[in-house]
Amino acid sequence: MNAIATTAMNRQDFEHALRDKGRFYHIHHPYHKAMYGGQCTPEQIRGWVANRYYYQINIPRKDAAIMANCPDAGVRRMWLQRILDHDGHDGDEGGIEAWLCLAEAVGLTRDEVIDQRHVLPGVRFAVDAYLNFARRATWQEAACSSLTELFAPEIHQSRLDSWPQHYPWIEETGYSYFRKRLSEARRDVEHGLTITLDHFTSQADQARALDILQFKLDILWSMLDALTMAYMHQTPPYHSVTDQQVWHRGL
Ligand code: AHQ
Repeated sequence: MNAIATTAMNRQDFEHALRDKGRFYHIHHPYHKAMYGGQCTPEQIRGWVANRYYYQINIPRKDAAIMANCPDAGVRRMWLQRILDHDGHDGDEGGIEAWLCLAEAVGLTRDEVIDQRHVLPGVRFAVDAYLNFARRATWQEAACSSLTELFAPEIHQSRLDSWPQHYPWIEETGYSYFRKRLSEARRDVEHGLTITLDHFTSQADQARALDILQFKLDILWSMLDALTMAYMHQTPPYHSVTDQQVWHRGL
């Protein structure tokens, strides 16, 4: 039986509690472990890249929603960098373009990724839940939900360390996105963690912050569950009634 906390954690213990959620990060999901271990087919890698595109294009919209809810110009000025990192700015094509380079490097066409034909309902619902949470939550709560990036540098590095040897058919040009995020994620998390540690100070607030982080961990895990059904078990939605991709493409 978990002891029910009655008093707030100090700043150090609260940060430790947030970092301890790393146990549930999707680096531990069997789909990710199969990719890391070299057990994935090209189709399973391509399915992951095409589906994660939907997550990538929604990150700047999520960040814009946070900015729209935030009255503090200093916070907005720092948060703006996240949008530029993905949408690009003078001299940097941006992360979404880098993701399309990854798509081409794994043998997808830009068009079939951009038109979202491969995006599974479960992936779409999970990503939409993240965007809609950022729209309706306070900006501090939405900032807290980005803290899964506490664990992101490790996952990007793991791909850079393992994919080239396991998947020599993937063109090296595709790896720029993962490299780019190593430094961007570390910078983003500094800011997101400060906002979270500063804002969530009571016991109830800290419990809510941990639940918000678990919500985002659930989003990342659920995306890989949908991919597992479709690309590992060959049981995509409606597989029992048709071999066609009949699911909706976003309303
Ligand atoms: O490429 C990723 C990215 O740009 C972001 C932004 C951040 C957020 O605001 O929620 N989270 C995130 C993540 C990215 N990549 C994921 C991956 O596994 O490649 C990890 C993901 C995250 O940890 O939240």
